[in-house]
Amino acid sequence: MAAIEVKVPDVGTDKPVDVIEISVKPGDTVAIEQTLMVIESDKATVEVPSPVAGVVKTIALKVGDQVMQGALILVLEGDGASATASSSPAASTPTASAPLSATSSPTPETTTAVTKPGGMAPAAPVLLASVHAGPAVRKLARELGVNLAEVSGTGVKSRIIKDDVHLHVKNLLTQRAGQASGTGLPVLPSIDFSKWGSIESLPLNKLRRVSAQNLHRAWVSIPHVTQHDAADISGLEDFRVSENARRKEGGVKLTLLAFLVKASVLALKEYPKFNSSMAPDGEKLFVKNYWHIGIAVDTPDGLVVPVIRDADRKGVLEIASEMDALSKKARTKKLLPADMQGATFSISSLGGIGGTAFTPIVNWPEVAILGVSKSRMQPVWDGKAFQPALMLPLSLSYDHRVIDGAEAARFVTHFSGLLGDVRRLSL
Ligand code: CAO
Repeated sequence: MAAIEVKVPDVGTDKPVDVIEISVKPGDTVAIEQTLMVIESDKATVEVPSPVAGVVKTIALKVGDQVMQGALILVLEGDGASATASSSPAASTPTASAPLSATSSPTPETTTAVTKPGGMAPAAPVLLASVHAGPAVRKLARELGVNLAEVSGTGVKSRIIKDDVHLHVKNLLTQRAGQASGTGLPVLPSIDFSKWGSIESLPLNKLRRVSAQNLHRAWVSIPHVTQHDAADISGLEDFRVSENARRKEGGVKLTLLAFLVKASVLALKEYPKFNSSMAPDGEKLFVKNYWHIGIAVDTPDGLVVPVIRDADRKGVLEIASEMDALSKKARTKKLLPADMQGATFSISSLGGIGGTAFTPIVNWPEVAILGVSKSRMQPVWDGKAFQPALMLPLSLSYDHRVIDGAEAARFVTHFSGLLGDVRRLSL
């Protein structure tokens, strides 16, 4: 039985490295390539494996020491088993060259161990990617079967702390639960933004959490295409403004949105596929013989989509009045779940705010949604001259599994035509 000195290998730096874990204690029996210690340089964390099998006699280092390549780690009483052994003339104790083939994935930083005069280099050090974690965290990761290379560290200098390991496990479980429940939504890794500056962490209310999930699901599961167009609403606006003036205060205000709801119903009747839902197995289309129009309403707590039921049976005034009541209910948190269910098509209007176009997300299980931006006076060529016209930008997003691009273009063209001639809305 020979006493063998094991020394710090070359880990690709000429600066001192930190001892962050001693994995054995005197009296332990170690196998070839069993981890003896973990060292950390400014570039990487490296496990140092044993070059021979034997029993640990003494340990020369402790956690927190800063050491250079060649420093004595420990003395082993070898049982003679080593990958390749050779004597060093300068050594007072037997030495052996490291089993170079032990490195599974050599990189510039996983330089193979070298034999130093007077001692034995460990087996090739194993680079642990750029994982920075203390012994307790490594132990926890081992117990939970977590690969630390996949965990993002939120400690000082991106060091992985116990909470990171727990969060990683939680994320994996959530992801698995999502897959099991069929939502299958990818879970994005958590990031510690405070690494780059001060942050405030605000909890999200239930509405925002639920709508985030719904939007995400719709966005990743529906192949979206958006068809853009612009409708000439000069005549409609003249009519709306004069009608509002005629009716004066007290009565219901006729809104552009109410006309848009009415025009939607007429366009949906002309193109019934837009008023359908696809069966989850993709085998059937359920075309609905009712016309319930969802309206996206912006509230301080988040977005809600109350529904104007049976809009086909209502006049523009009645729709305007109901819309007013629903948006008030939405903003005072008085909407009931039933107020937000059963829509067959939705409208999202940002026209009161601004913008020229956007890409609304289809409100699944519907197959299309109309986005409306701010109308503007524009010069429109009438064949002889440019005429001023109030143009309303339309952005129709649709589920391309159900609706072809040509159908979408026809739908929007028809819709624009209806808005262009207010008389057609009453037909
Ligand atoms: N172009 C130009 N002006 C428009 C317009 C348009 N397309 N649409 C509305 N306006 C005008 C209105 O006429 C009104 O002007 P007056 O006060 O002079 O009459 C003003 O803009 C404010 O309109 P409004 O937005 O309050 O009312 P609305 O009937 O157009 O819309 C509602 C009601 C509830 C849809 C709206 O308040 C809202 O919440 N919009 C946001 C919806 C949203 O967030 N969608 C995004 C979903 S995707 O994230």
